[in-house]
Parts: sequence; C-alpha cells; structure tokens
Amino acid sequence: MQRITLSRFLIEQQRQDNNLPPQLRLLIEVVARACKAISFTINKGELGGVLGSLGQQNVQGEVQKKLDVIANDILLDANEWGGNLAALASEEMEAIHPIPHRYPKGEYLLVYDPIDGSSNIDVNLSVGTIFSVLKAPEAVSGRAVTEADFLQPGRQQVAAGYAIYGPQTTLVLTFGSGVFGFTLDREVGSWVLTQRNITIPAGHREFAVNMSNQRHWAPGMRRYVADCIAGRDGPRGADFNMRWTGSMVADIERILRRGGIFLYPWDSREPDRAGKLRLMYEANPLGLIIEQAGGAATDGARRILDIPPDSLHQRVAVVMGCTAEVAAVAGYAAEPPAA
Ligand code: P6P
Repeated sequence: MQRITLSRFLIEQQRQDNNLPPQLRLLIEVVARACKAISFTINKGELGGVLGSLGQQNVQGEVQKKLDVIANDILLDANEWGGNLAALASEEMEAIHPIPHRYPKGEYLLVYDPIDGSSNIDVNLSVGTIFSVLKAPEAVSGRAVTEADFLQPGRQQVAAGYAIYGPQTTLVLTFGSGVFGFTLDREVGSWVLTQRNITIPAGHREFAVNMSNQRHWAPGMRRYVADCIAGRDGPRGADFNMRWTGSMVADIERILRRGGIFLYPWDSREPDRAGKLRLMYEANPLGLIIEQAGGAATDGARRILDIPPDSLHQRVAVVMGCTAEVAAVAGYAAEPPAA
C-alpha cells in the first residue's frame, strides 16, 4: 500500500475541497509533531525520569503528574510562535494563554488535554492527548483574547483529534468530513495514514463505565447498566461485555474500532458539577469524532456538541458511542423511576 504521510494527506485535503485553510493545515502539522515528541518522552518511562507526581494539584484539584506538565509545555512551546493561533487553553492551565506579543496572532484557538488518563502513566497503561480547534472571533485581531472567545458550542469546532500513546502511537483526526487514522512510524518519525473514514461498527455489545460509582447514578442509568449486566436473561435479550481503561481516549479508540458505548454519568455527589469529564477538551473533541464516525454523543439527554459552554473547565456527564446504545440510555433516563 502506498505510504501517505500526514503532510501529504493534509495537502491533498486542502487541494480537494479547499475546506482546509493553510493556517489550519499548518496548525495540525504542529500539534501532530508535538504529539510525536510527547510519545518519545513517554516511551522513555523511568529511564527518562518522567514518571511520578509533582506533589501538587492542577486546576481540577487532581494530582499533577510530571508528564502532565511536560506534555503541556511541549504543546505550548510548539504552538506559541507559529502564527496560527490567537490563544491556547489547557486542562493544566487555569486561565487561557494568549499568544505573546513577540509572535504574530493567528485565526484559531487551540484547547487541549495534554495527557488524558495520566493516572495510567506510572503503571504503563495507555494515555493520550486530546485537542480541539475553534475559529477565533474576528474581533480578536483588534483586542486581547478572553476566555469568552473559547466558549463556543462543540458543533463550531473546525478540527478535533487525539493521539494515543499505547502499544502503537496513533493519531485520529477529523475536520468535520470523516475520521482518519494515522500510525507513527517510529523509525523515520512520520505519521502514516492507516485508516480512512473510520466508522463505528454496530451491534457490538460492550459498555465502558466505572461501576464503583453505581450507587451515585440517576435511577435510569442504574437500570440501563443493570439490564446490560442481566444479558440474555434480562430485557436486553443479549449478553454484554464491560471494559474500563481509566483513560477516556483509550476507551473511545476501542469504541471507534469495535463499537460499544462509553459512560461517565451524572453523579449525585456533585449535582452542580454534572459529571467528571470536561466539556471543552474531552467531551467536545471526542464527541465530534464519534459523530463523524456515525455514532452519537450526549450528556444522557442533550447532544454534547449543542451544549453552550459557561466556563473553560466546565464538566458534563458523558454518554457516547454507537447510536443505538446512546438512544437506549436516553430511553431508560426518560422512564419514570420504578414505583
Ligand atoms: P475514574 C481521566 O482522569 C479521565 O478524565 C478520563 O480519561 C477517564 O475516562 C476518567 O477520568 C476516569 O475516571 O473516576 O474512573 O478514575
């Protein structure tokens, strides 16, 4: 099979339907190159002194791993000077990061989770980088970028993607016209196109959820999962399997390749927080990818990509994967609680 590198793929996309402006093409090249650097850094493990925690918390109140900060800085340093961005934002930075005056300001906003699932790092399990690209409002050419400029619903993303650092290092991308997969050729350091138009297979009965939170879910969610567990003896009439990797990006990669559904439901412990996962740099980019691959992404009721963000680090409940199962969850949620 002819090897098509990421650079060639992006140039051909730009030629084909010209919906890939040069600044956006170059931005994706830079982000992909940064993910390559993150992959090589992670692969050193103990030998690179990159494992373990920093003994501090991030803006989310979560323990910050060394690699969270290393990966964040790799993406920041790679993207500051290129002239494609007006500002960046990250799970690891409380406030937005405007492009310094010494560099030209570009047309796009990049928001990312530098290492998703970082608790997996020290036990050698897959982690990933998730990124979302939005168009900066025209007005920012004449004023400072603010957090409000980032608060656009996910349907306005112009690109979204993730890299997974696992047995292979892979990159998944969408510009809103299909989902494409690349694999890192570590010998030459190139991303090589390995899958066009990724589509979620239907009918694979596999759900991903952290069962230890079951007692905190809404009744409909408890019934949905209980009926999956009841299998062919229960109302679903078929057996289900369960997986939970502790890294959303790894669970979503599995769902893209073999189907199923991912759940991080609303949780009664933090009703105003509406779930654990972040809208801007987890649910939105992965939701766009899942929809582009023929699936569905909701918070249990509303389409993720239509949720109007009210803050940069806003959290949402997440139900995403094969359309039939996402619809089934909504059906259970709509049922009145059992008497
Ligand atoms: P729990 C990782 O911290 C993350 O944000 C997602 O990648 C992952 O799916 C989820 O949280 C894991 O959460 O509560 O099972 O540790």
